[in-house]
Amino acid sequence: MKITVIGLGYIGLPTAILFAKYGHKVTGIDLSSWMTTQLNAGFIHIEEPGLEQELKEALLLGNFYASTQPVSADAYIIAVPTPNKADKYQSCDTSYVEAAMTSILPYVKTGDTIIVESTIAPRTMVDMVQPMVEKNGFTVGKDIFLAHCPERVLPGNIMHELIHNPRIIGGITDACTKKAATVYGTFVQGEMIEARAGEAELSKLMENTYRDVNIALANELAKISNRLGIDALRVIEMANKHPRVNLHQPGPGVGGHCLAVDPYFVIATAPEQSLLMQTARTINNSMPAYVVQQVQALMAEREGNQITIFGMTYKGNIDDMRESPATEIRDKLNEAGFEVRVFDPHVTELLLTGEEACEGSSLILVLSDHDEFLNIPTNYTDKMRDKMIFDTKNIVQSVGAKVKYVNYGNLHKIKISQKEAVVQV
Ligand code: SAJ
Repeated sequence: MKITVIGLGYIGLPTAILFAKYGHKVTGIDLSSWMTTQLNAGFIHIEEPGLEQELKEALLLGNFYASTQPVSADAYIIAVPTPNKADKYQSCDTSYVEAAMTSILPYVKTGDTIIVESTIAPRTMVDMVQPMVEKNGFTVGKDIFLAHCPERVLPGNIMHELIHNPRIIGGITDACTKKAATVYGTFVQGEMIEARAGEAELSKLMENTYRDVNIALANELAKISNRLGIDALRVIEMANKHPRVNLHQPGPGVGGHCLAVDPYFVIATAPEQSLLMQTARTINNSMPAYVVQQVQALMAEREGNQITIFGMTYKGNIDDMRESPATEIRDKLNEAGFEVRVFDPHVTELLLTGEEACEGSSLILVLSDHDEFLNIPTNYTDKMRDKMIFDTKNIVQSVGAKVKYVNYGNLHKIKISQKEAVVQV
Protein backbone atom coordinates (compact mmCIF):
# COMPACT_ATOMS: atom_id res chain seq x y z
CA MET A 1 0.00 0.00 0.00
CA LYS A 2 1.14 3.57 -0.66
CA ILE A 3 0.76 5.75 2.44
CA THR A 4 1.24 9.48 2.84
CA VAL A 5 1.70 10.77 6.40
CA ILE A 6 1.28 14.50 6.95
CA GLY A 7 3.08 15.94 9.99
CA LEU A 8 6.34 14.30 11.08
CA GLY A 9 6.32 15.10 14.80
CA TYR A 10 6.24 12.90 17.90
CA ILE A 11 3.40 10.78 16.49
CA GLY A 12 3.53 11.18 12.70
CA LEU A 13 7.17 10.21 12.32
CA PRO A 14 7.10 6.96 14.36
CA THR A 15 3.81 6.01 12.67
CA ALA A 16 5.28 6.62 9.20
CA ILE A 17 8.40 4.61 10.01
CA LEU A 18 6.37 1.68 11.36
CA PHE A 19 4.26 1.54 8.19
CA ALA A 20 7.50 1.54 6.18
CA LYS A 21 8.97 -1.21 8.36
CA TYR A 22 5.90 -3.36 7.69
CA GLY A 23 6.38 -3.10 3.93
CA HIS A 24 4.38 -0.06 2.82
CA LYS A 25 5.76 2.66 0.56
CA VAL A 26 5.54 5.70 2.80
CA THR A 27 6.03 9.37 2.04
CA GLY A 28 6.27 11.59 5.10
CA ILE A 29 5.28 15.21 4.56
CA ASP A 30 6.33 18.14 6.68
CA LEU A 31 6.56 21.89 6.13
CA SER A 32 10.15 21.99 7.34
CA SER A 33 12.59 21.32 4.50
CA TRP A 34 15.43 21.20 7.02
CA MET A 35 13.67 18.35 8.77
CA THR A 36 12.86 16.37 5.62
CA THR A 37 16.49 16.67 4.45
CA GLN A 38 17.70 15.40 7.83
CA LEU A 39 15.26 12.49 7.74
CA ASN A 40 16.29 11.46 4.23
CA ALA A 41 19.88 11.43 5.50
CA GLY A 42 18.82 9.11 8.36
CA PHE A 43 18.68 11.54 11.28
CA ILE A 44 15.70 12.23 13.51
CA HIS A 45 14.93 15.57 15.17
CA ILE A 46 13.12 14.22 18.24
CA GLU A 47 14.28 12.05 21.12
CA GLU A 48 12.66 8.63 20.88
CA PRO A 49 14.46 5.35 21.64
CA GLY A 50 14.79 3.01 18.64
CA LEU A 51 13.31 5.43 16.11
CA GLU A 52 16.51 6.52 14.34
CA GLN A 53 17.59 2.91 13.80
CA GLU A 54 14.18 2.04 12.35
CA LEU A 55 14.36 5.12 10.09
CA LYS A 56 17.76 4.03 8.76
CA GLU A 57 16.38 0.55 8.03
CA ALA A 58 13.28 1.98 6.31
CA LEU A 59 15.54 4.15 4.13
CA LEU A 60 17.68 1.12 3.23
CA LEU A 61 14.55 -0.82 2.25
CA GLY A 62 13.57 2.15 0.08
CA ASN A 63 10.22 2.28 1.90
CA PHE A 64 10.40 5.79 3.36
CA TYR A 65 10.94 9.19 1.83
CA ALA A 66 10.41 12.58 3.43
CA SER A 67 9.18 15.52 1.39
CA THR A 68 7.61 18.94 1.76
CA GLN A 69 5.09 18.21 -1.03
CA PRO A 70 2.19 15.74 -0.71
CA VAL A 71 2.11 12.80 -3.13
CA SER A 72 -0.70 10.52 -4.24
CA ALA A 73 -1.31 7.45 -2.06
CA ASP A 74 -3.92 4.82 -1.13
CA ALA A 75 -4.13 6.01 2.47
CA TYR A 76 -3.45 9.42 3.97
CA ILE A 77 -2.71 9.91 7.67
CA ILE A 78 -2.91 13.36 9.23
CA ALA A 79 -0.85 13.85 12.40
CA VAL A 80 -0.47 17.62 12.70
CA PRO A 81 -0.69 19.69 15.90
CA THR A 82 -4.00 20.96 17.29
CA PRO A 83 -3.20 23.68 19.85
CA ASN A 84 -5.69 25.63 21.95
CA LYS A 85 -7.13 28.80 20.46
CA ALA A 86 -6.84 32.02 22.45
CA ASP A 87 -10.65 32.29 22.76
CA LYS A 88 -12.91 32.17 25.84
CA TYR A 89 -12.84 28.38 26.37
CA GLN A 90 -9.49 27.73 24.66
CA SER A 91 -11.17 25.70 21.94
CA CYS A 92 -9.40 23.35 19.52
CA ASP A 93 -7.49 25.09 16.73
CA THR A 94 -8.09 22.83 13.72
CA SER A 95 -6.40 25.11 11.20
CA TYR A 96 -3.45 22.73 10.69
CA VAL A 97 -5.81 19.81 10.09
CA GLU A 98 -7.75 21.93 7.61
CA ALA A 99 -4.53 22.95 5.84
CA ALA A 100 -3.36 19.31 5.71
CA MET A 101 -6.72 18.24 4.22
CA THR A 102 -6.57 21.04 1.65
CA SER A 103 -3.05 19.97 0.66
CA ILE A 104 -3.98 16.31 0.03
CA LEU A 105 -7.44 16.68 -1.53
CA PRO A 106 -6.05 17.37 -5.07
CA TYR A 107 -4.34 13.93 -4.93
CA VAL A 108 -7.23 11.93 -3.42
CA LYS A 109 -8.97 9.42 -5.72
CA THR A 110 -11.90 7.02 -5.40
CA GLY A 111 -11.17 4.13 -3.00
CA ASP A 112 -8.67 6.04 -0.84
CA THR A 113 -8.70 6.19 2.96
CA ILE A 114 -8.12 9.38 4.97
CA ILE A 115 -7.32 9.03 8.67
CA VAL A 116 -7.01 11.91 11.14
CA GLU A 117 -4.77 10.99 14.09
CA SER A 118 -4.46 14.51 15.50
CA THR A 119 -6.39 15.07 18.75
CA ILE A 120 -9.52 16.97 17.76
CA ALA A 121 -12.66 18.35 19.38
CA PRO A 122 -15.74 16.14 19.27
CA ARG A 123 -17.66 16.38 15.96
CA THR A 124 -14.67 17.78 14.02
CA MET A 125 -14.76 14.80 11.65
CA VAL A 126 -18.44 15.18 10.73
CA ASP A 127 -18.65 18.96 10.94
CA MET A 128 -15.37 19.93 9.27
CA VAL A 129 -13.45 17.07 7.63
CA GLN A 130 -16.35 15.21 5.99
CA PRO A 131 -17.76 18.36 4.26
CA MET A 132 -14.29 19.10 2.84
CA VAL A 133 -14.20 15.67 1.21
CA GLU A 134 -17.78 15.95 -0.04
CA LYS A 135 -17.10 19.36 -1.56
CA ASN A 136 -14.65 17.59 -3.87
CA GLY A 137 -17.48 15.45 -5.22
CA PHE A 138 -16.89 12.27 -3.20
CA THR A 139 -19.40 10.30 -1.11
CA VAL A 140 -17.88 9.38 2.25
CA GLY A 141 -18.24 5.67 2.99
CA LYS A 142 -18.56 4.82 -0.72
CA ASP A 143 -15.84 6.69 -2.64
CA ILE A 144 -13.63 7.85 0.21
CA PHE A 145 -13.21 6.21 3.62
CA LEU A 146 -12.79 8.62 6.48
CA ALA A 147 -11.83 7.84 10.09
CA HIS A 148 -10.45 9.31 13.29
CA CYS A 149 -7.90 7.04 14.96
CA PRO A 150 -6.39 8.78 17.98
CA GLU A 151 -3.04 7.66 19.38
CA ARG A 152 -2.50 6.98 23.07
CA VAL A 153 1.23 6.44 23.32
CA LEU A 154 3.72 7.55 25.93
CA PRO A 155 6.83 9.39 24.67
CA GLY A 156 9.88 7.27 25.36
CA ASN A 157 8.02 4.05 24.58
CA ILE A 158 6.28 5.00 21.34
CA MET A 159 7.70 2.30 19.07
CA HIS A 160 6.41 -0.43 21.39
CA GLU A 161 3.09 1.18 22.29
CA LEU A 162 2.09 2.02 18.69
CA ILE A 163 2.19 -1.71 17.98
CA HIS A 164 0.82 -3.12 21.23
CA ASN A 165 -1.69 -0.57 22.61
CA PRO A 166 -5.38 -1.03 21.82
CA ARG A 167 -6.32 1.23 18.92
CA ILE A 168 -9.62 3.03 18.49
CA ILE A 169 -10.80 3.10 14.86
CA GLY A 170 -13.57 5.66 14.52
CA GLY A 171 -15.06 5.69 11.04
CA ILE A 172 -17.73 8.03 9.71
CA THR A 173 -19.57 4.87 8.54
CA ASP A 174 -19.02 1.16 9.22
CA ALA A 175 -17.34 0.83 5.83
CA CYS A 176 -14.93 3.63 6.81
CA THR A 177 -14.09 1.85 10.07
CA LYS A 178 -13.44 -1.46 8.28
CA LYS A 179 -11.20 0.22 5.70
CA ALA A 180 -9.17 2.15 8.32
CA ALA A 181 -8.81 -1.06 10.35
CA THR A 182 -7.16 -2.79 7.39
CA VAL A 183 -4.61 0.05 7.24
CA TYR A 184 -3.61 -0.26 10.92
CA GLY A 185 -4.02 -4.04 10.89
CA THR A 186 -0.70 -4.28 9.06
CA PHE A 187 1.22 -3.56 12.27
CA VAL A 188 -1.11 -3.07 15.26
CA GLN A 189 -1.12 -6.14 17.49
CA GLY A 190 -3.29 -4.61 20.23
CA GLU A 191 -7.08 -4.79 20.12
CA MET A 192 -8.65 -2.74 17.32
CA ILE A 193 -11.75 -1.14 18.77
CA GLU A 194 -14.29 -0.38 16.06
CA ALA A 195 -16.19 2.85 16.74
CA ARG A 196 -17.80 5.88 15.18
CA ALA A 197 -15.75 9.05 14.65
CA GLY A 198 -17.48 11.07 17.39
CA GLU A 199 -16.99 8.29 19.93
CA ALA A 200 -13.30 8.07 19.04
CA GLU A 201 -12.84 11.84 19.33
CA LEU A 202 -14.51 12.07 22.72
CA SER A 203 -12.94 8.90 24.08
CA LYS A 204 -9.41 10.21 23.48
CA LEU A 205 -10.28 13.54 25.13
CA MET A 206 -11.99 11.89 28.09
CA GLU A 207 -8.99 9.66 28.83
CA ASN A 208 -6.88 12.73 29.52
CA THR A 209 -9.76 14.63 31.13
CA TYR A 210 -10.31 11.72 33.54
CA ARG A 211 -6.72 12.06 34.66
CA ASP A 212 -6.91 15.84 34.89
CA VAL A 213 -10.06 15.72 37.04
CA ASN A 214 -8.55 13.09 39.34
CA ILE A 215 -5.34 15.06 39.77
CA ALA A 216 -7.47 18.12 40.59
CA LEU A 217 -9.16 16.07 43.31
CA ALA A 218 -5.75 15.13 44.76
CA ASN A 219 -4.60 18.76 44.60
CA GLU A 220 -7.77 19.88 46.32
CA LEU A 221 -7.23 17.24 48.99
CA ALA A 222 -3.70 18.58 49.55
CA LYS A 223 -5.10 22.08 50.10
CA ILE A 224 -7.87 20.83 52.42
CA SER A 225 -5.46 18.70 54.46
CA ASN A 226 -3.02 21.56 54.79
CA ARG A 227 -5.83 23.75 56.06
CA LEU A 228 -7.01 21.11 58.54
CA GLY A 229 -3.58 19.99 59.70
CA ILE A 230 -3.90 16.44 58.32
CA ASP A 231 -1.33 14.43 56.36
CA ALA A 232 -2.74 14.34 52.78
CA LEU A 233 -0.27 11.74 51.59
CA ARG A 234 -1.21 9.29 54.35
CA VAL A 235 -4.88 9.85 53.53
CA ILE A 236 -4.24 8.98 49.87
CA GLU A 237 -2.18 5.93 50.79
CA MET A 238 -4.88 4.60 53.10
CA ALA A 239 -7.82 5.42 50.83
CA ASN A 240 -6.08 3.60 47.98
CA LYS A 241 -6.04 0.39 49.99
CA HIS A 242 -9.77 0.28 49.22
CA PRO A 243 -10.02 -2.05 46.20
CA ARG A 244 -12.11 0.40 44.17
CA VAL A 245 -10.38 3.69 45.01
CA ASN A 246 -7.48 5.24 43.13
CA LEU A 247 -6.77 8.73 44.39
CA HIS A 248 -4.07 10.38 42.29
CA GLN A 249 -1.08 12.34 43.60
CA PRO A 250 -1.00 16.08 44.31
CA GLY A 251 1.77 18.12 42.71
CA PRO A 252 2.80 21.61 41.61
CA GLY A 253 0.16 21.65 38.85
CA VAL A 254 -0.52 19.78 35.63
CA GLY A 255 1.66 20.23 32.58
CA GLY A 256 2.38 18.61 29.23
CA HIS A 257 0.75 18.82 25.84
CA CYS A 258 -2.22 16.58 26.67
CA LEU A 259 -3.78 16.93 30.13
CA ALA A 260 -3.39 20.71 30.21
CA VAL A 261 -4.79 21.03 26.67
CA ASP A 262 -7.36 18.34 25.83
CA PRO A 263 -10.08 19.07 28.44
CA TYR A 264 -10.59 22.50 26.87
CA PHE A 265 -11.56 20.86 23.56
CA VAL A 266 -14.50 19.24 25.33
CA ILE A 267 -15.30 22.27 27.49
CA ALA A 268 -15.44 24.61 24.48
CA THR A 269 -17.93 22.38 22.66
CA ALA A 270 -20.29 22.07 25.67
CA PRO A 271 -19.48 24.79 28.26
CA GLU A 272 -22.80 24.52 30.09
CA GLN A 273 -22.50 20.77 30.54
CA SER A 274 -18.82 20.60 31.53
CA LEU A 275 -18.77 22.31 34.92
CA LEU A 276 -16.70 19.63 36.67
CA MET A 277 -14.04 19.68 33.96
CA GLN A 278 -13.83 23.47 34.11
CA THR A 279 -13.45 23.39 37.89
CA ALA A 280 -10.73 20.74 37.59
CA ARG A 281 -8.82 22.94 35.16
CA THR A 282 -9.19 25.90 37.53
CA ILE A 283 -7.89 23.87 40.49
CA ASN A 284 -4.91 22.50 38.57
CA ASN A 285 -4.13 25.94 37.15
CA SER A 286 -4.20 27.36 40.69
CA MET A 287 -1.44 25.07 41.93
CA PRO A 288 1.62 27.12 40.83
CA ALA A 289 0.30 30.15 42.74
CA TYR A 290 -0.52 27.89 45.71
CA VAL A 291 3.03 26.49 45.73
CA VAL A 292 4.46 30.01 45.60
CA GLN A 293 2.23 31.03 48.52
CA GLN A 294 3.49 28.06 50.57
CA VAL A 295 7.08 28.86 49.64
CA GLN A 296 6.60 32.45 50.79
CA ALA A 297 5.32 31.19 54.14
CA LEU A 298 8.27 28.78 54.48
CA MET A 299 10.78 31.46 53.48
CA ALA A 300 9.32 33.96 55.95
CA GLU A 301 10.81 31.81 58.71
CA ARG A 302 14.19 31.32 57.03
CA GLU A 303 17.35 33.26 56.63
CA GLY A 304 18.28 34.40 53.15
CA ASN A 305 16.38 35.01 49.93
CA GLN A 306 17.63 32.33 47.57
CA ILE A 307 15.56 29.38 46.34
CA THR A 308 16.74 26.45 44.24
CA ILE A 309 14.24 24.77 41.95
CA PHE A 310 14.89 21.06 41.30
CA GLY A 311 13.24 20.09 38.02
CA MET A 312 11.76 22.25 35.26
CA THR A 313 10.06 19.52 33.19
CA TYR A 314 6.32 18.80 33.38
CA LYS A 315 6.99 15.30 34.69
CA GLY A 316 9.89 13.10 35.75
CA ASN A 317 12.72 11.61 33.71
CA ILE A 318 11.95 13.49 30.50
CA ASP A 319 13.36 16.69 28.96
CA ASP A 320 9.94 18.11 27.98
CA MET A 321 9.07 21.50 29.48
CA ARG A 322 5.84 22.12 27.51
CA GLU A 323 3.16 23.70 29.75
CA SER A 324 5.31 22.85 32.76
CA PRO A 325 4.00 24.41 35.99
CA ALA A 326 7.65 24.90 36.99
CA THR A 327 7.98 27.75 34.50
CA GLU A 328 5.11 29.68 36.10
CA ILE A 329 6.41 28.96 39.60
CA ARG A 330 9.91 30.17 38.69
CA ASP A 331 8.51 33.38 37.18
CA LYS A 332 6.22 34.04 40.13
CA LEU A 333 9.07 33.50 42.61
CA ASN A 334 11.22 35.93 40.64
CA GLU A 335 8.38 38.47 40.64
CA ALA A 336 8.02 38.01 44.40
CA GLY A 337 11.64 39.12 44.74
CA PHE A 338 13.39 35.80 45.42
CA GLU A 339 16.69 34.93 43.83
CA VAL A 340 15.93 31.71 41.97
CA ARG A 341 18.45 29.15 40.72
CA VAL A 342 17.48 26.10 38.73
CA PHE A 343 18.88 22.58 38.56
CA ASP A 344 17.53 20.03 36.08
CA PRO A 345 19.81 17.20 34.95
CA HIS A 346 17.42 16.38 32.07
CA VAL A 347 17.38 19.84 30.49
CA THR A 348 20.71 20.33 28.78
CA GLU A 349 20.53 24.12 28.39
CA LEU A 350 20.40 24.48 32.18
CA LEU A 351 24.06 24.40 33.01
CA LEU A 352 24.24 24.64 36.81
CA THR A 353 25.25 21.53 38.74
CA GLY A 354 23.22 20.57 41.80
CA GLU A 355 26.04 21.79 44.00
CA GLU A 356 26.27 25.18 42.27
CA ALA A 357 22.50 25.67 42.27
CA CYS A 358 22.27 24.96 46.02
CA GLU A 359 25.16 27.12 47.21
CA GLY A 360 23.84 29.85 49.51
CA SER A 361 20.23 28.70 49.05
CA SER A 362 17.63 28.59 51.83
CA LEU A 363 15.17 26.21 50.16
CA ILE A 364 15.24 23.43 47.58
CA LEU A 365 11.88 23.33 45.81
CA VAL A 366 11.34 19.99 44.02
CA LEU A 367 8.96 20.35 41.05
CA SER A 368 9.74 17.28 38.87
CA ASP A 369 9.96 13.66 39.96
CA HIS A 370 13.29 12.81 38.30
CA ASP A 371 15.08 9.70 39.62
CA GLU A 372 18.11 11.93 40.28
CA PHE A 373 16.13 13.52 43.13
CA LEU A 374 15.43 10.28 45.02
CA ASN A 375 18.49 10.93 47.16
CA ILE A 376 19.68 14.47 47.71
CA PRO A 377 23.42 14.21 48.32
CA THR A 378 24.96 16.09 51.22
CA ASN A 379 27.37 17.95 48.93
CA TYR A 380 24.26 19.71 47.54
CA THR A 381 22.85 20.66 50.94
CA ASP A 382 26.15 21.26 52.80
CA LYS A 383 26.62 24.70 51.28
CA MET A 384 23.02 25.83 51.73
CA ARG A 385 22.44 28.82 53.94
CA ASP A 386 19.40 27.21 55.53
CA LYS A 387 18.76 23.53 54.88
CA MET A 388 15.18 22.89 53.85
CA ILE A 389 13.56 20.91 51.02
CA PHE A 390 9.93 21.37 49.90
CA ASP A 391 9.13 18.35 47.73
CA THR A 392 5.87 18.95 45.83
CA LYS A 393 6.19 15.59 44.03
CA ASN A 394 6.87 13.44 47.10
CA ILE A 395 9.84 11.89 45.29
CA VAL A 396 12.77 12.49 47.69
CA GLN A 397 13.55 9.44 49.80
CA SER A 398 16.71 10.43 51.62
CA VAL A 399 18.36 13.67 52.67
CA GLY A 400 21.37 14.42 54.82
CA ALA A 401 21.09 14.92 58.58
CA LYS A 402 20.10 18.46 59.62
CA VAL A 403 18.05 18.96 56.46
CA LYS A 404 14.36 19.74 57.09
CA TYR A 405 12.15 17.83 54.66
CA VAL A 406 8.67 19.11 53.77
CA ASN A 407 6.06 17.63 51.45
CA TYR A 408 2.25 17.85 51.16
CA GLY A 409 2.06 15.46 54.12
CA ASN A 410 3.77 17.60 56.75
CA LEU A 411 3.59 21.09 55.24
CA HIS A 412 0.96 22.08 57.82
CA LYS A 413 3.26 21.15 60.71
CA ILE A 414 6.09 23.30 59.43
CA LYS A 415 3.84 26.29 58.88
CA ILE A 416 1.81 25.79 62.04
CA SER A 417 2.49 29.35 63.04
CA GLN A 418 0.78 30.46 59.82
CA LYS A 419 -2.88 31.31 60.21
CA GLU A 420 -4.24 28.82 57.61
CA ALA A 421 -3.31 25.81 59.76
CA VAL A 422 -6.22 25.70 62.19
CA VAL A 423 -5.70 22.35 63.90
CA GLN A 424 -2.63 20.20 64.32
CA VAL A 425 -3.41 16.49 64.39
N1 SAJ B 1 0.42 14.41 37.50
C1 SAJ B 1 0.07 14.74 38.81
N2 SAJ B 1 -0.43 13.78 39.64
C2 SAJ B 1 -0.60 12.49 39.22
C3 SAJ B 1 -0.24 12.14 37.89
C4 SAJ B 1 0.27 13.11 37.04
O1 SAJ B 1 0.19 15.90 39.23
O2 SAJ B 1 -1.07 11.66 40.03
C5 SAJ B 1 0.90 15.44 36.56
C6 SAJ B 1 2.27 15.20 35.98
O3 SAJ B 1 3.29 15.63 36.84
C7 SAJ B 1 2.20 16.03 34.71
C8 SAJ B 1 0.74 15.87 34.26
O4 SAJ B 1 0.05 15.44 35.41
O5 SAJ B 1 2.44 17.39 34.96
C9 SAJ B 1 0.52 14.95 33.08
O6 SAJ B 1 1.26 13.77 33.20
P1 SAJ B 1 0.74 12.33 32.70
O7 SAJ B 1 1.82 11.34 32.87
O8 SAJ B 1 -0.53 12.01 33.35
O9 SAJ B 1 0.33 12.56 31.18
P2 SAJ B 1 1.04 12.89 29.79
O10 SAJ B 1 0.51 14.22 29.38
O11 SAJ B 1 2.51 12.70 29.77
O12 SAJ B 1 0.43 11.72 28.87
C10 SAJ B 1 -0.97 11.53 28.77
C11 SAJ B 1 -1.29 10.06 28.92
N3 SAJ B 1 -2.72 9.88 29.11
C12 SAJ B 1 -3.21 9.17 30.12
O13 SAJ B 1 -2.54 8.61 30.95
C13 SAJ B 1 -4.71 9.09 30.17
C14 SAJ B 1 -0.80 9.30 27.70
O14 SAJ B 1 -1.21 7.95 27.72
C15 SAJ B 1 -1.35 9.95 26.41
O15 SAJ B 1 -0.77 9.33 25.29
C16 SAJ B 1 -0.95 11.40 26.38
O16 SAJ B 1 -1.45 12.03 27.56
C17 SAJ B 1 -1.52 12.02 25.12
O17 SAJ B 1 -0.76 12.17 24.13
O18 SAJ B 1 -2.71 12.28 25.06
